[in-house]
Amino acid sequence: VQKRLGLKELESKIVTADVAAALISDGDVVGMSGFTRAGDAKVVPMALVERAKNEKFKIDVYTGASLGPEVDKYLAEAGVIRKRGPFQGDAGIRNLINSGDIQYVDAHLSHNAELVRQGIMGPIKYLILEAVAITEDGLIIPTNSVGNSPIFAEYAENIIVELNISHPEALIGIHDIYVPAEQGQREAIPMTDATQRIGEIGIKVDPAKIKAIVISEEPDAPSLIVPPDEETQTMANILLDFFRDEIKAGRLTNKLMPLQSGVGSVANAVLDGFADSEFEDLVVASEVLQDAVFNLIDAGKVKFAAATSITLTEELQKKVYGNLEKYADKICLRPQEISNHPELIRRLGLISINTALELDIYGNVNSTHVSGTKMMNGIGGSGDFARNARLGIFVTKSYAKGGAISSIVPMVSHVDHTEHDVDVIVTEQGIADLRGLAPKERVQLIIKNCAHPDYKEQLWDYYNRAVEATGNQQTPHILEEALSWHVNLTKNKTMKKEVAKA
Ligand code: 0RQ
Repeated sequence: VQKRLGLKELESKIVTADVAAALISDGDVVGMSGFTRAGDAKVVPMALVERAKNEKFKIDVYTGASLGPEVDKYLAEAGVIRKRGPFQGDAGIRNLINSGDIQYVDAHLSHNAELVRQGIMGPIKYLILEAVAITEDGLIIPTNSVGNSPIFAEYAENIIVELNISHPEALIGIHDIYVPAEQGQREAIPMTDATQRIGEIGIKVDPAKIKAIVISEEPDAPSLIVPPDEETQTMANILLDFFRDEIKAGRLTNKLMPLQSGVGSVANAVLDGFADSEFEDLVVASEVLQDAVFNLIDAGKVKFAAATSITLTEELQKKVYGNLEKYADKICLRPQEISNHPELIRRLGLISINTALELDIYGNVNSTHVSGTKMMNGIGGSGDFARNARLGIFVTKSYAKGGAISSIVPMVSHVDHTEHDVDVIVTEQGIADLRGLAPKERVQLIIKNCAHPDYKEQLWDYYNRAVEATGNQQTPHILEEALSWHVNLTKNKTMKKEVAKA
């Protein structure tokens, strides 16, 4: 502990988790560190769970993104969370959101910092921040994620630090903390290459704000992604062939452009596909570094990887955190305001790969709401990247739930990414390159190349009748029927219906 706490005046602030948790009051807005189960505060939230056994209180919880079970399962199920934002990914809190017990603000991850600056969430009373060290000059060094912690630290009235001594000291130096000034007084972000470092190695705070330090040894909850399967492997191969065609067309070289890939099993599998390819000197400029990125660094394919979080399965946690020195000069963790910043995504020319739940025949994408009403996880950074990327790619299997659901529907039941933000769609069936195409041209590629064979006829039937019914309008739809596939799913547990043969 002595070694990790450089600012000796703070030694008197070391308390138990219970004492720290008692500082938080009913109605407080609380910022917490953490992004996709990495670098989240753990022991103080669990002390809040204990406190809730004898006392009724509620708080609003804002983070970088999803957290491990301590907050998004146990704290949620203890009834402590009134409002939650900007992302979650745990069945525990998801159920309480979908039963109306917790208000959930699902927001673009790059937008949070501006909302904090404008005071939209209300005054942030406490930030609970997991750190690997506090340096002599008062820099708080975050652990496996940065997320929104720098902006929370700037605006929070008080800070509780969870000094986690189980994280390796080699994390010190990996972070690159740059926080833009207020809008109107802001310079251009000084980054023209994704491998540049532009900030400090930690978060500068006024030590007077630090009200408690709790020593922790709790590891991050491992990521739950499943290994690539045959279909995700096929999607990866389709995408690699697409990149080869882009090289032939002179739009890319075999270094590609900085790559962003979303979270989840599909996105991880797609990146994994680069391992046996001819692409080299790749740069990753993403929001989460999953297992695949470290395998690609080992394979000599990725030369540098920046993000706001490192989220690994148990096996990769051992491999990476046990040998962090090996990766230290090849990785960098930035605030999510920077990793997801539209200015940088556009300037650096990112290739962005995110996951859809469903998409429609015109290319609108739903990433968040099952059948339009039930929250899955949230939009996360997918909107930040898709709209501003050089290439906005969406991947999904063409079906879900054993084929009862077609991922390609007449009209999406919720829109996260409009047709204007979606360049390329990939399913295990094939690819639709939508760039430069009008809506009716898109339909031809999406149904022909990407839809599951079981649903093609049904999709053509809808589309052809829509063209006829509207007199061939710009974007043909039969409004009474556009969402009938979802209605059918609710009533009959399947989107399949008998298509009258012409
Ligand atoms: O559920 O496991 O219960 O069967 O959704 O689907 O195919 O395993 O894919 O793990 O990659 O997750 C969109 C949810 C995909 C995720 C989503 C069901 C399916 C399964 C998971 P089961 P898969 P993945 C990064 C940027 C948010 C947007 C984003 C996600 C479960 O990638 O949340 O990319 N993305 N953000 O059966 C009903 C459909 C379905 C469906 C799939 N049409 N209807 N259920 N499923 N399609 C995140 C951050 O920024 C932090």
